Amino acid sequence: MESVKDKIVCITGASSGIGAACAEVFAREGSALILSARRGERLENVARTIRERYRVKVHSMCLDVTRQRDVENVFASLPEEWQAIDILVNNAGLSRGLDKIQEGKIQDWEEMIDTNVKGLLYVSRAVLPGMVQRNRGHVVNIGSIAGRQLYPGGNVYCASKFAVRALNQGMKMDLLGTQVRVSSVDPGLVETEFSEVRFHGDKERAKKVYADMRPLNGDDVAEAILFCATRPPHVNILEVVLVPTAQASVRDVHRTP
Ligand code: NDP
Ligand code: 8X3
Repeated sequence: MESVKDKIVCITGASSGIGAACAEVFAREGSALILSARRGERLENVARTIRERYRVKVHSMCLDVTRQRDVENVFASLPEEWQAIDILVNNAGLSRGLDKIQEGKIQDWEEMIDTNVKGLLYVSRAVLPGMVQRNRGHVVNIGSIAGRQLYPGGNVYCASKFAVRALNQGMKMDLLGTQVRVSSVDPGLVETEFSEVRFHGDKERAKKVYADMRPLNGDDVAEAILFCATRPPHVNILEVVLVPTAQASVRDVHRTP
């Protein structure tokens, strides 16, 4: 097992859910963290809690991954001690709506594609050259079982996660010959703010997604990410698919009212 102590771990979308759980899990292991998200106050709360609880170094930065110039500038102007990122967790992402494609809202589509696909690309483009130059590093892309199977109304969200899976494979091929590793961690239902965001703040509707079953939580996913990151340098976990025991596929969920 390879230690992640003192490694620099950069997590996008660290203000809630899986990203915040990753911050906690890597801090527990002694990593130094670069945390980013759009909501500055939420991000600061996560950063403060982690500094107090784990006494690790945390650099937090407000960043909207859809803004290419900002992404480029923020990574180019990282203080020197933070530049050599060892592990990048491409986690920032969202779903918007569950409309049939013929009724879909263009704005929702743009937001999903801009964040889940283009945002992931912008951040990777900013971080990967340094990893290649150092011949060291690991990119963990957060995909989804929605990147492997469709469900009604999933259309554009699923397409964006299919794209993440393709990009994960593409990254691995393009980085072949370097020591930079690439993994995709693809969860099923995880109870986070994900569904609340999907349903534009409708908490009741969001709650129903996880009703009468035990979903994964952010920690379950973060531990899978840590597993990928702690394999010996010659081992590259390419894909991890994890679902709740009560879920067999995107459409098969066992609920016990
Ligand atoms: P949350 O809504 O709890 O967290 C999403 C995170 O992404 C937030 O920190 C949010 O921060 C950030 N984010 C969203 N848009 C942007 C942006 N434009 N720029 C920067 N950060 C952004 O949901 P999850 O934790 O569940 O989602 C994390 C990832 O996991 C996503 O990629 C999602 O697709 C994936 N996933 C989730 C599953 C689930 O069932 N929950 C299952 C499979 C995959 P802020 O709003 O502050 O910017
Ligand atoms: C999130 C999982 O099935 O709600 O990626 O789309 S699902």
